[in-house]
Amino acid sequence: MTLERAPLAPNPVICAAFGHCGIGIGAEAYRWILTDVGADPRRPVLKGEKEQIHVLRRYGGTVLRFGVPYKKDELPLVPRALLIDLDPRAANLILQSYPELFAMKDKHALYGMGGAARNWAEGRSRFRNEIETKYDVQRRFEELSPEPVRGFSIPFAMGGGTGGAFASAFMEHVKNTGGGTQVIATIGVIPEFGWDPVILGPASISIVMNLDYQIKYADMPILIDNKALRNLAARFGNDLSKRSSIVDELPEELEIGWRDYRNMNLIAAHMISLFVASFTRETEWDMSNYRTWLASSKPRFVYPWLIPVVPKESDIEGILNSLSEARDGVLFDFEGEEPSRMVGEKSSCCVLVKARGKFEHEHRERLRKIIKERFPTEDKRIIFIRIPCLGGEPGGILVLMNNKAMGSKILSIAKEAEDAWDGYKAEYERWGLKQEEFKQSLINVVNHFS
Ligand SMILES: Nc1nc2c(ncn2[C@@H]2O[C@H](COP(=O)(O)OP(=O)(O)OP(=O)(O)O)[C@@H](O)[C@H]2O)c(=O)[nH]1
Ligand SMILES: [Mg+2]
Repeated sequence: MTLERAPLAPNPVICAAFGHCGIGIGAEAYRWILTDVGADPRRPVLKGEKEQIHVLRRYGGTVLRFGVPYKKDELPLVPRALLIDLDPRAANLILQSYPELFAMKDKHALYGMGGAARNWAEGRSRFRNEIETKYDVQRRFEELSPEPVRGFSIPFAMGGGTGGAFASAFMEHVKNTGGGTQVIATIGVIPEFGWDPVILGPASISIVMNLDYQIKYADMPILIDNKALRNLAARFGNDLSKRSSIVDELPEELEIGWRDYRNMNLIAAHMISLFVASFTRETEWDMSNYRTWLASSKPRFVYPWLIPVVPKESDIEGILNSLSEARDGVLFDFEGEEPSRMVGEKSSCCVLVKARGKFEHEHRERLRKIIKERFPTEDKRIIFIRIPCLGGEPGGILVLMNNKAMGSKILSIAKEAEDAWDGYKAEYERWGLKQEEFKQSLINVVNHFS
């Protein structure tokens, strides 16, 4: 085989999706990635060598692997995805509705004993007892990725019982077994209190514990919140209803929780597709660059700004115009804190630009100016990453930033957790989360965001 025709070496990244929220968003993100490039998400296949090279340029085999050929020249694409929960229903629904996408069947799923954990401590304990010791987790990775795994992207709800506790224990597992070379990106979804079905006290305790685990183990922790997603989903409801979603393909007769989150999860999926494209398509930018980028940042948590929220155009002029038409959106709600007031704070900014054609000096300067107006950042702390935009797919810009303004929302949640602790202490301690450990995590989180 000549060098020119050799497929790119894969640099596999596994999506480990946890709990109802994580599985819904993870599956929607795969669907988005495939529809972007014109593949059929119900049965994505490569036909013939020309198409193989074409598609390989887009994915590099990073987030998809090849399945067992259907026919001589029909090669299925299979997500490198692991769906993990105590309750098997969410993952089962996805596997049953997409049998040819999740072609490795139950190898894509890990379940506990059913029934959701009531608290974070129970979730962590049950991950250790029902997942880590019962399954050979390492074997699962090898099945999804016979090549050495580069990293993980991990979507989950920060305020639920199972998803966050499982994701936390999983990150610890990876860092203790992976030799320290694997990169972890988390996509943590903060609930909207007063709207989402979560109880303030325990959910706040979960969030504090999850944040502390992300401080310790995540190289690229992304935070989004349901308040911002819900507002954007309402604002862009028309455009989003024209996109297709996993929700549209699930059996209509079933009561499905994801229906309420259809448009919110599409927005999260769009964000993840741009994030993933930065290391699947760009040869200069590797997933591990995110670790280096954030290594000394505080907070090391980033929030995304999506331009536009629903993609239409692929040329940079059109994409930049979506800003003047207010078709962009920040996926994080600062609860009244004004990021633009944080002048002088050392925030950093990573701008992923997926657009067709040239990205001229003038475009860069225009974008830089707009970013700085809204989120004061020093020029030297802004980096631009170009992502190729291929075929007829739409482009977009994803700005990833950390800014001290995130602290105000987080600190008020930490306060709720602190106040709630005494009332729940006995229940948490019974499952192995001692008061000292909780208090230490609380201190770590408060210090990190103060
Ligand atoms: N954006 C979004 N939020 C969700 C989704 N599903 C649940 N949530 C929110 O996530 C939080 C609860 O997390 P779940 O993922 O349902 O919980 P879990 O991780 O399965 O844990 P259990 O509570 O033990 O079942 C609540 O704030 C929900 O409103 C989803 O598909 N999308
Ligand atoms: Mg659940």
